[in-house]
Amino acid sequence: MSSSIGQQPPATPVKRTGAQILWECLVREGVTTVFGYPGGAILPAYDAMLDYPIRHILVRHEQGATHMADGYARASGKVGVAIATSGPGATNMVTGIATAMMDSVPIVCITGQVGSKLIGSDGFQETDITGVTLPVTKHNYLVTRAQDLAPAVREAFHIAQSGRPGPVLIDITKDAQQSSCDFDWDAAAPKPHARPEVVVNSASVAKALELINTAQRPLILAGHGVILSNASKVVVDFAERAEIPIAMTLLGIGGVPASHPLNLGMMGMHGEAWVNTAIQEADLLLAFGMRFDDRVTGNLKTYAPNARKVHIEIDPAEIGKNVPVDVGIVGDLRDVLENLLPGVAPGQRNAWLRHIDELKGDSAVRDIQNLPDDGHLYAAHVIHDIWRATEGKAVVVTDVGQHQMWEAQYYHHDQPRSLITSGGLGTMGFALPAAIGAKVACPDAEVWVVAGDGGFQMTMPELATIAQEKIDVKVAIINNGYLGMVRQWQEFFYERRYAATPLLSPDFVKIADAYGLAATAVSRRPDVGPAIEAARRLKSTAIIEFRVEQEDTVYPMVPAGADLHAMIRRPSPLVETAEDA
Ligand SMILES: Cc1ncc(C[n+]2csc(CCOP(=O)(O)OP(=O)(O)O)c2C)c(N)n1
Repeated sequence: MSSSIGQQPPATPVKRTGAQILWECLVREGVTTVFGYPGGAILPAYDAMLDYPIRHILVRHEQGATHMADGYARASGKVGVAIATSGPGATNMVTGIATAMMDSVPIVCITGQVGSKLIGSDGFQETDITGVTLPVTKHNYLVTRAQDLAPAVREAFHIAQSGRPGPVLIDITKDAQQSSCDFDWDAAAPKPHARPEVVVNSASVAKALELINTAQRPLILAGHGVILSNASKVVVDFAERAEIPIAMTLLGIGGVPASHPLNLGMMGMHGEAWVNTAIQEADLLLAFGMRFDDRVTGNLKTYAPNARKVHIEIDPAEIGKNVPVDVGIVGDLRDVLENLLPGVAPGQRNAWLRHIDELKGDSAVRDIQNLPDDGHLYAAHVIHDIWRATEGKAVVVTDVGQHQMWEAQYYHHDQPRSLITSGGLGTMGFALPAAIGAKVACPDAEVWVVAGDGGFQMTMPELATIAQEKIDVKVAIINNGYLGMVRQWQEFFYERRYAATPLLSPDFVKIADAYGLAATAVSRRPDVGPAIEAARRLKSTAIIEFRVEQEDTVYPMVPAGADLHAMIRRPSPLVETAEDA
């Protein structure tokens, strides 16, 4: 074995196996950690890995590896890498790949494949994983020859990060890993694509500026693109200059500080009532790096009926896809806004801002005082107390369900990349593994998992990964004894017929104990703060099971497909109870 293995490759081509080339390229791409699970078809790569400066985190299920790579990427802005064997190893990755695809997260997934001569023969553990993942990857490769590996890896990293980010899969046959060829890093550089450069159309810019400068009731809709293009500062500059309030999508949260006076909070199905009302009353919507998801718009026929629309988005396919717009500008959000900003006239929009303030007075969502404090423990209390204790500075990774919406409502994020959540696919089981990835990417950050009793059980075995790798995350399990969000829909729309939503859980404290992890259970409000503080003091993972009110409801709610302003509000008797208390 050559002495230069694991070091920077020499300038002249050298002989390497495909497996070595894989790691040479990953190291050159700046990869230091991969999340994975071995098996026969990827064994040559695993064997070669030992000669490279790579931390391998052994997961307990390949779905976990993809969510860890995803959490790593969302927390750091770098590409996350997951690795698995062929067949079941590869298919176990599909949910995580689809999650990353829906939320535009740059991950590279590497899978072993049966030998190239066996392809198509239904060989042992053969699955056509490029076929399976075609609709849920930004791009994928089947590599059958060692000499094709370096160009594929280099291009995969380029594609994952460029434009609208997303997942790329590289499937490598066993013989491509085992055979040798010349390795030349420079020669493997991605070829410039024949895709035309995006040229911002000056007529569109002029039209957008005219709409912005003449609008009376404009609103910025800030999406994930604000974070992905590092546009937070220019969005705030833009909003302050023009005095335009900002509504956030779920994935946009953190892109504009929650504490900024122009930040109105979250829009959409469980958004603030005043935000949705403001959208319906606006005369101009400025959509910044968002995609008018149906959970954000409600009924498209009645969506923002009086508003002209300007959509700035890096993915041209998103413009006009769901909502027709007056002006569409394709480009990196930060570049486009920096371009627009000098033409934005200083705004005078007191009347509009005052009006929205009045709308706020009419809502019971955000005010913790309006939650009934009747001796019962509510999830919103828990999340509020985690926010207070961490001074809003933690990276919070949520699962999917009611707790996810309460987190978005009651944890106020001031930093980009501080809320990590599966928005587009809504993948239960995401939180625990994604938090492991986030902690590995940002070891100095305080990372909290907020998960429901249902979703937590989907990827709970990753507690073993935490124990083996000595990962320090704090875990809040919001245990309401139900698949809560589905139960809520059954309560509202299926006459409380709770089909398959009551949920038996194990004793989570004992489960944690079995993994050698610290844990406690809390069911009274006064015990919440001390439990959070005790968990924070620990230098290792701590799990708190919060036994909360079982039939609690996320308010407000726009029923799926309903008009955005037709929100189901918290029943007033509850508010009166709280006011009485
Ligand atoms: C993998 C997966 N399966 C099913 C669903 C549908 N679903 C959405 S929310 C939810 C309930 C979540 O329950 P739990 O994890 O206990 O959280 P809670 O809503 O109670 O906070 C379900 C089943 C999903 N989003 N993901």
